This record gives sequence, C-alpha cells and structure tokens, in this order.
Amino acid sequence: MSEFIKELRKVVGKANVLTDADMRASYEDDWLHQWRGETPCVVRPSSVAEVAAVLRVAAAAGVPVVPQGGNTGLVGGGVPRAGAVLLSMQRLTTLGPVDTMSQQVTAGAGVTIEALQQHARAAGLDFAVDWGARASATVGGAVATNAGGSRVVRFGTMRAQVMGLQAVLADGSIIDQLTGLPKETTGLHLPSLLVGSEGTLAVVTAARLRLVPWYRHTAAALVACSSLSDAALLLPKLRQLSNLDAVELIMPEAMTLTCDFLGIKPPIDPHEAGAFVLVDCAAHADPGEELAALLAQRHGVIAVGGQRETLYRIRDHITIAIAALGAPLKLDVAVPVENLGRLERQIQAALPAKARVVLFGHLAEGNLHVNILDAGDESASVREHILQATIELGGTISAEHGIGVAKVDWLERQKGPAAYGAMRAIKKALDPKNQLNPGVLLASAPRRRRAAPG
Ligand code: 2HG
Ligand code: ZN
Repeated sequence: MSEFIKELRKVVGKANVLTDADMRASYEDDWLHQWRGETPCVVRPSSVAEVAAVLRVAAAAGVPVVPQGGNTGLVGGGVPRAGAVLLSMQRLTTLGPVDTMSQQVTAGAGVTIEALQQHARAAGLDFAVDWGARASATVGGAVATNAGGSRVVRFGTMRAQVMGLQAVLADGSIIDQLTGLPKETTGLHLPSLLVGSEGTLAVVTAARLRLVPWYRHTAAALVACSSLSDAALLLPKLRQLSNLDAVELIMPEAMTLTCDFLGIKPPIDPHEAGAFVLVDCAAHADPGEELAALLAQRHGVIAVGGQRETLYRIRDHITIAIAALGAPLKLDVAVPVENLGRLERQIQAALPAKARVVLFGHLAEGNLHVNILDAGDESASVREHILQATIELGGTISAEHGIGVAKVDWLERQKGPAAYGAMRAIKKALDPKNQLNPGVLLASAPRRRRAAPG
C-alpha cells in the first residue's frame, strides 16, 4: 500500500479510505451514468479538521482532489478524473439549531436539501431552494454549483441563501465565515466568491443559510398554452399573484413521456396544448381562490392536495423518464424570457431528422432544459448551434447545472476574455498548483489562442 494511502488512513481512519473497486464504484459514476472516472481512493472525512488534513496530505503528495456531495450533478463536476482522490463530503452532516431570531441555520456540507428542509420546518421555517433531487443533493454541492430549482422566482438561487461559509483552501487552511451578519462591509465577501466555484477554489465544509417562512397552504395550476411564446406572455399576469412560488414549464413531449413512464393519464391531453405552465402558490392562508380568479379565462386545472402532488410528481420525474429512453444530449440554458420563442426555433432548426427533443424547465427564469435523444453523430454540431444561439440571444450556457467538465470549452466564449482572465487569475492565486477539481470550470491549461490571420 502506498505511503499516500497510509497517510490518508491516519487522518480519517481505515474504514473511510475506500480502495476496493466495488466500494469505489458508486462514487466513480454519476447517477445518470453519463460521466465516469477512476480514483485510487475515496476519502470520507467527517469534520472540517479532517478535510483540512486530507487536503494537506494531498497537496504534499501532489495528488489532485475532486470533492463530491450527493453525486446528483449533471455536468461531470464531481466525478473523479486523472488519478484524483475522490473527497466524499457526505459525512459532514452536522445541523445546527435553527436560529429563529436571525432566521438562519448552519448546515454541514453533507446535509441533504431534504434533511435541511425538514429541520427548518420543525422550527416553523423552511429552506427555500428546492428541486427534484432533494433527497440526495447536498448543501455543499448546492453551494458549489449555485443551485436554482423551482422557487427561484420567489427566493433567488443558492447565492441568495448563503449568509456565510466555512471552507478549506488547497493548502489546508480554513476560512471560517459563518457568523451570518446580514450587514457587513469589510472588503471582499469570500462566501459569495465561492458560490458557483464548483470546488475549484476551496472545499465548502459548512454554510450559514437564510431560512424563509414555511407556507403550509398551497395551490397549483396547470395551464395549457398555445406555444412557448404564449406561455412566456403569461408571466406578467402570474407575477401579480401575491404568493407566487414557482412557474415551471413542461412542453407536451415531456408531459407525454413522463406520464407514460409513471403509468398515469396526463392531467390535460398533451395534444390540446403547445406548452404547459405549472404555477404554484404558497401562503399562510389558502392561495387557491386568488389563483383560480387570475386564471379564470385560461384552459387549465387548479390542483390542491393530492392533485398538486401529482403535478409535482410529473415535474420531478421528467429527467428520470428521459433517462429511461437513453442517454440524451443535455443542455441547461437560459435566455431573457422574451427570447424563449426564438431560442425554441433555433433548437428545432438544429435538430437532425431522426432526433427527438424534450423541453422543460423554469419559465420565470427563461431556463430551458434541452434534452435531445438520438442526435447520433450530429450531437456536437447540434450542441454548438444551440449554445451559440443562446449566447447570441443574450443568454447563458449554464443556468443552474454548472459548467463541470461538460461545458469547459464554452466558458471563455460566454464570459469574454476579461472576465475569463480574471477567473483564471483568482484560481491561480487560491490554488496555484491546480489541486482542486482540475479540469472543471476552467480548462486545466490556458487555451492557446489562434494566431491572427494574415
Ligand atoms: C430539473 O429542473 C433539473 O428537473 C434537471 O434541473 C434537468 O434533466 C434535466 O435536464
Ligand atoms: Zn432545473
């Protein structure tokens, strides 16, 4: 056994350094089996001190480290590469008491989003960021990717929830900024810098998080629209709702295949619509009447209780239903909402004859999840066309899944040379030896520019 493995065992104990292939397997593969890698070992620390010690051992040996939370990512950002140690954060599960005075809580990086929500609700509050993978996705991963989900229209993304962070730098030094003061102007706010840094600048070990009221009364509606553009035009009206919580988009193809997958009848016949909007309201008193009144002239169903749960069951199963049909080309793009119709036309124009596109997403943020099945050899050109069109329409190549390794080749085009250069400079300053998640977010070596023509 190598000296390196022995050193790691001294830090976290023998049982928490997994070297056997069958023990490593689930960490080396993502949940949709789209990204795979190999690691010499999986290390499972249980405290910030252990994380710091592991990073020191890795730095001394010159072995890179890939942090991983619940392994629910979709862009390969938490899958090991090139001999890197896989640092599983799942044992950092400490949850502090809910501070009702500040409406905040401190959560370890390995706490799942669902456990955090339940913890907050036990104290009469709630954690705002929510999406289908809540049972496995962790706080650390959500911070690292600036996760979004369905309630961004009301509460913002993960960035808006992070009041403070504790994180370990590549050399093992610890940044401890968990006080969560809402007002603080003492120079750079490092927690903000780390949100969305995808494990490339530091390993997040805990977060001080904002909590929101727990709205126990809910009502949802599924509205049939004639097209995606028509769905977008509904937004100004929906924004008048006093308790608007989510505005999700489900295109008919996504509705059909998910209901088939679940073996249920679609709430509205998908042939009757060009797009569906799932509107959700949550309040301290029944929001159903206001919602029904606002949508009185529209074709749709108002859903409470079990019916609302069915709508969310459909929404939360779209990804799994698509995966059951094969490995799709997956893109997570967003454009200003007024450009959604244009983007849809560009997507359709890019499709090869045999391909099938499944579109859904988060309408209020103009965030489209583009899943293309059977693109075959034309995958690369389809991707190029859609990402280029997204940028030209004033959008982003990643709205909430992150860059990971999947879109590294696009980040410079998205950011422009100045912003991209600044990001590289920050990486170099904090992680000069490229120890943390190399190959994710930023290409490992600066890409050589083409010589100017002529
Ligand atoms: C969702 O909104 C997730 O359900 C997954 O972001 C999106 O599978 C996808 O493309
Ligand atoms: Zn999403």
